[in-house]
This record gives sequence, C-alpha cells and structure tokens, in this order.
Amino acid sequence: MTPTTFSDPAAENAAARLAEITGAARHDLAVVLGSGWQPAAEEIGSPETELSMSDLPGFAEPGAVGHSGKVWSVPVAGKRVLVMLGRTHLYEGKGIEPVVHGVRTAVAAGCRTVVLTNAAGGLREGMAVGQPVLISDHINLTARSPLVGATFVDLTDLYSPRLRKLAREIDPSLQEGVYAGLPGPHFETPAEIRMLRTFGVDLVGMSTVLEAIAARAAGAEVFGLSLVTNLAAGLSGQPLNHEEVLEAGRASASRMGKLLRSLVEVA
Ligand code: 6GU
Repeated sequence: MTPTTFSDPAAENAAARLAEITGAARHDLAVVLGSGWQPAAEEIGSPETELSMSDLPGFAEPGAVGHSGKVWSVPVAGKRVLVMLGRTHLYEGKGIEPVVHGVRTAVAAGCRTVVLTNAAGGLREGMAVGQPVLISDHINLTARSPLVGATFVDLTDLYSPRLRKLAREIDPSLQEGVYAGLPGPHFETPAEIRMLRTFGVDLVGMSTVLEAIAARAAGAEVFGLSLVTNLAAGLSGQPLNHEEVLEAGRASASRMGKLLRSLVEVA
C-alpha cells in the first residue's frame, strides 16, 4: 500500500500526545475492538501503557454500553500494537469526525495496518451465533463519507486480500462475508433484512465502514473481522437486544483474541 500525502492536524496532535504518553515513537498496527470485545484485548497481549481515550485530544468518550474507552500500547512479536477498546458510533450524534478520529490517529502514529472488529447480525443461511466472519467487502448504507473535497479514493480490495489469506491460513474454517454498515441505533426491520439479502449482504452492523474508508484514504492496509452476535431481524423468531450482542461477544472473546493475536504476529 502506498503511503499517501494525507494529513489531519487533529490526528497528528493525538498521535504526538500518544507518543509522549507511551514513550513509543511509533506504533505499527492498530486493532479497534467492537462491542463486548474487551476480553479479546487481553489475548492480544499485556499493555505496556494503558490510557483513556480522553487523554488524547479529539477523542469523544465512547457512549455505548460495552465500550470502555481505553487505549492500550501492546508489544507483540517485535511490533508495537495500538489497541482501542471502544469506538465512537455515528448513532451517538457527534458527527462523523469522532467516528474516524481513532483510525486517523493510528495512521498518524505510524500504523500501516488497521484491524477493525465488530459485532454483527448474521443474514446468510447457515450462519451461527458466535461465528467469526472475515469481511470481504462492505456496503456503506450510512449515506455519509468521512472524506471531503475531491478525495476520489479507490475502494477495490478495501479489505486486504493479503491479510484475509493470512487469517484463513491461521484458521481454515473462517468464512468471508459482505458487511453492510447502517447508521443505527435501531436494528433493522425484517423487511429491511430481506432487502439487504437481495443486495448480497451477509452481515449487518452499525460501525466499521466509515473507519475502513478513512483508514484506506490515509494509506493503511485494512482488515475487518465480524463476530456474529445474533441473527438479523426476522431470522430467529426472537426480538433483538443489545445485551444479547454483548453476551455473545463475551462468550467468543477469547477465541477472537487468539485469532487477532496470531494475525498481528504475522501481519
Ligand atoms: Cl441485527 N443490526 C445492526 N444494524 N447491528 C447489529 C446487529 C443487527 N446485530 C449486532 N449489531
């Protein structure tokens, strides 16, 4: 991936402060963890430094339940990994900048690779709760872009084929799917889920797509991993709730974390 001339003063500021607090001149790889993924972070490694997102300029304190708003600097296999425990969602109403500030800060801090994880509803026949799915591509249904002006960024192979291949070598049972990112915070109606299926969507969630676009535009290699925390509306006969999403995250966190650790080692 060719580094771009992209620069974002807010991200540069936050990256400078991060370097000051952690004493690490640069970080190599960032991992953004979604709802309920906190225990997965521990599997990646022990933090050398833990800070609050509020210690860094430009970060909104994440509001959603299950997000702690911590940032860890973790040494893994000779790499310096930036783990973000939580993210800002579009549905928090703070605008698009705080949603992408984390990945932009990571890239400004030196990260050439951005790993995005999330909790998602499964749409595809045969998908099971607790199943990890590699994101092969996305459909951005937020009607927003984190880019402004004449930033005509190519999104072919947005989700790195190289990293997806490495992940499948680590775990050959991993499936891939297309993730649709919606603004939320409500879940979809059963009719919307039927529509999304006809669009070729396998996974639905409320994050990731804007961060992936911002990370690519900043010149990073992007990897996306969804955990199916529930089946999408109308597919299970049960109503959806956020607690079930968090619970499924907790149940699968250690498996997810081990996979992320292995990927970070070889990425
Ligand atoms: Cl079913 N929909 C959306 N939009 N986000 C989710 C989800 C469903 N399940 C987990 N996150």
